[in-house]
Amino acid sequence: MKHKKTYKLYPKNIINESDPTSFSGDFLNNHLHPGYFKEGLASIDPEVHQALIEEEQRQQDGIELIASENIVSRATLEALGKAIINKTVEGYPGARYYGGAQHADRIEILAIERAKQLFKCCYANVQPHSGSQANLAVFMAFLKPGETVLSMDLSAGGHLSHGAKANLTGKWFRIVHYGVSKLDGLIQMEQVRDLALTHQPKLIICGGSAYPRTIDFAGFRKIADECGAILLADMAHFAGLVAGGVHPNPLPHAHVATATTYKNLRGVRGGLILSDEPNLERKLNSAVFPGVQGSVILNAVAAKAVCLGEALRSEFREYASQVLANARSLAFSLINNGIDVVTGGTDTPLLLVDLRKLQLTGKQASEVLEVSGLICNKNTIPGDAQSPKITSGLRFGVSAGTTRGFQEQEFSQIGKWIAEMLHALSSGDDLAPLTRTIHAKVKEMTNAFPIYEKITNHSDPSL
Ligand code: DSN
Repeated sequence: MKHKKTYKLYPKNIINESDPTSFSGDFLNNHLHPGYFKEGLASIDPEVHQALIEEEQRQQDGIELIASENIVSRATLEALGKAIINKTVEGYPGARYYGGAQHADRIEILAIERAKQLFKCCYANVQPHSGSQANLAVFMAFLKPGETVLSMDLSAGGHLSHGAKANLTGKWFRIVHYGVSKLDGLIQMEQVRDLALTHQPKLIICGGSAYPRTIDFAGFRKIADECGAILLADMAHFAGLVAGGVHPNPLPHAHVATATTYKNLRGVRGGLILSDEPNLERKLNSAVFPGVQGSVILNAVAAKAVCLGEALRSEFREYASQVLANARSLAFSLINNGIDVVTGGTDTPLLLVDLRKLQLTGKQASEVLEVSGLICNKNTIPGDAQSPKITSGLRFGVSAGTTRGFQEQEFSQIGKWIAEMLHALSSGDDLAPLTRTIHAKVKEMTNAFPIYEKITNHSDPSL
């Protein structure tokens, strides 16, 4: 049978069922199975339910250091599970292509207005399904295929959707990349200017997925103006700090900014497009729909409204300050314990570790750290000789740990554990005893900072 052939592609330990397409519930002889409108996931689909419960437990037990992750509020989870997921709309509030959109309009307007208030700008589009979709819509709004874009190289901290060779943006546009200095890991504005004046890009992008320092947005705008380019600031990795008032806002320097609502904005997965230029509204809206997307994922828009509302509260400013303090505490601890941190620290929720001195790859280091409960990702570093699947670096983020309540002392301790593991791995020591010890201490720390208690106890049937 065809599905069995496909099934063999997955590692055996992922799925224990003999037939992954079989359901265990009884079916009536009609189009609905019993409990369709009434019963919860646990009784309707125990296999999926069990995997979701184990994922919750994994999140509770590990220390999440992946920079693009966070832990959403219960309110966000609830919004995601509401029946508005059934509604189809296209277009924008007040100008839809389908009827019955009054509540969808209300929700989307709330999300738009909150985004505008939070980022102090006059335009927001809350429909992009992801950060990459938001970036693609900006390409769609301002470029024709084959036109030139200047962006940061992926290995210097850029992003796939900024013109990486394997991405649609890299295949359909002419991409010129700037890098960072091999000496200090920082963007060299002279290099950006030289490349801009030589190649006359239509679009310049600053921001990315692994650049840990504050970007000179005003300097980028000056260069964009010199060559008549649009400036896009991708603030996916620091939007929460901007919202919390502890990082410079790229608007109004950038003509347009994109962000994701997860990571340090602490909300649902999805993208945003923002601008403080009133004349760009029509161009950007039509680039999202019908340019690169069709119907709106309305439960995601509702959850974006929730996350943006949460970010407008005073507690979020405290959270953002703590994220920054924690990121610096982790960087300081790693450096003090003999680990190289690219640029010597961070101004954002993320930091990059250079493993070359320890003669380790990001792949081996991240795998070993995961066994002890420290979850991070391998990442290329500036000038990396290794491929993106191996890498010479690790990327760490503190947004999720900060949400569960960790402060500087916890991140200082986490830095020590990481350093101990990396030194032991580099020296070829037997890792088993150290891994056991650190794993037990990680468990102690995570037990002291629980997440989603009630959800895990299944006291609420709506979740
Ligand atoms: N852009 C990817 C990252 O930075 O991890 C996913 O959000």
